[in-house]
Amino acid sequence: MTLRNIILHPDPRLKTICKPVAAVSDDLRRLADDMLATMYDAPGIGLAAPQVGVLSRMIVMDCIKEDAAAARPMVLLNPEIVWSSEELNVYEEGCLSIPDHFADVERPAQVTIRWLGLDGKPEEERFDGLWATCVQHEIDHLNGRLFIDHLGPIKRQMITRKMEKLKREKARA
Ligand code: GNR
Ligand code: NI
Repeated sequence: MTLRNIILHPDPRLKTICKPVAAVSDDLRRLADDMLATMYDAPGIGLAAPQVGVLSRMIVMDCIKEDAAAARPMVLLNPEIVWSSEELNVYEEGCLSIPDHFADVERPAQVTIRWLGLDGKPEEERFDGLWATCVQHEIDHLNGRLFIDHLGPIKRQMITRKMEKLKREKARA
C-alpha cells in the first residue's frame, strides 16, 4: 500500500473527462487500495482517480464519520447517475484538491448510482444525505468538474487565485 500525492487545483488533469475502466486488473486493485489509504490518511470522505493523476473512471468513498461506526470503504468503477431526486439539498463542500476552501453547493438530495465493483459485478444503490453529496462530487471529478464550478465566477476566481498563490509558494519551499 502506498499513499499517492493528491493533485492541487488548478491542474489540467482535474479538468479532463476520464476514460471508462475497460477491465479490472491487478493495477486497478492496487490503485483502489492506494486511493482508500490516501483518502483515510488525508482525511477525506471520498477520492476520485484524477485527483491522484489517473484519468480513469474510478472513485472511492467512505462517508461514515462516527469513530464508533464500522468503516464502509466503497470502490466504484464507471459510476453513473441513473436517477436524481427533484428534492435538492445544500451542503458545505470541500475538496482535497482545493484545501481550506469551503462553499455551499446545491445538488439533488438523493441519487441512484449504477457502477461496477472491483469484482466486475454491476451494482446499483440509492444514496442520500452526505453519501449522495459525496458521490455526486466524485462523479463530477470524473467529468473534469470541481465543486467551485457550481459557484458564481467571482467566488470561483477568488479561490482559484488563492490556490495559484499556494502552489507558487509550495513550489518555492
Ligand atoms: O473529504 C471530502 N469532504 C467533502 C465534504 C463535502 C462534500 C464533498 C466532500 S468530498 C471531499 C474529498 C474530495 O475532495 N473528494 O473528491
Ligand atoms: Ni474533491
